[in-house]
Amino acid sequence: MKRDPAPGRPAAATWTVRGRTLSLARPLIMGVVNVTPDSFSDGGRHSTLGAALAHALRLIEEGADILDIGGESTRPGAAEVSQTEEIDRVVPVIAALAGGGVPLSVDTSKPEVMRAALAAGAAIVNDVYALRTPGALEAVATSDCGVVLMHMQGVPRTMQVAPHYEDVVAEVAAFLRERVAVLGAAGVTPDRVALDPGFGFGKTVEHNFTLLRELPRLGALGCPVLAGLSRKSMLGAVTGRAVGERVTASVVGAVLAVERGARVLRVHDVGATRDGLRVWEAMQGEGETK
Ligand code: 7PM
Repeated sequence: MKRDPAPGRPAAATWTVRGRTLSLARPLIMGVVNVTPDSFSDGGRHSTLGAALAHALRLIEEGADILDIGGESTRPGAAEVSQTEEIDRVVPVIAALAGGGVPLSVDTSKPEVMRAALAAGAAIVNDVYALRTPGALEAVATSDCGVVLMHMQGVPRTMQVAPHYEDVVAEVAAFLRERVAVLGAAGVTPDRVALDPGFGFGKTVEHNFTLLRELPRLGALGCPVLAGLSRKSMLGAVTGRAVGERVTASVVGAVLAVERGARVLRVHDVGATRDGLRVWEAMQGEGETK
């Protein structure tokens, strides 16, 4: 017997990225690959590339469905990275992994980085500025890539100083709805778009948990919802744990997001998240997640 999806849960959907239709019948895991010189090595090009590739391959082994490759930290107060430097970091990683069967996402806000990453084989642009940087919308519109539109209040350097909303869910939803309309007018159709509330980006702990609870209201906008809670300070706030000790909290957060309709999870701990999703999928039984 065919059952209706549970109330508040969207029916199985798809996400079209570069002509490829990703099924969201099961939630997808987007594994985070940071391509930044680490403080322990000499920070040379070669060691940075090698470390990023080794990490990417490990995430694929652990069950990543998508890899999100980023060359700039959006950490509050983090040093800005030039366009050239960001391209030099992410493009070799994308070029090496493209054609390997796992769709690649580039985590950037810079139009020239988007173009270079797409030319190297990236399938998705993940932009915490939701393509508001001049030229970003055009860079995406001249491709058939998928897009992640994330909400952020303010800018990374100061966004956590005093986040304020009258109604956080309504304001985040209105922003994302407006961005979907702007993209549509530029020729980027909604089947290419995933929406992200932007946990931790200009939000208090309470704002973040309200957004998690009310996530179905973002799903109602008609695009798949992507959630990025992995290791974030909202989890530290409720567990008292440091960033390196938030795996359990992250997996629980991911499963809660899926239960509230998220269909793509941006995570650092892919293997642990896979286990959590197996439990959630088993609960669904036969049918929409098989
Ligand atoms: C410091 C602060 C380091 C924040 C890293 C971060 C998201 C994202 C990031 C997200 C989407 C992190 C973040 N977070 N892209 N990029 N959604 N779409 O914790 O939540 O990884 S960077």
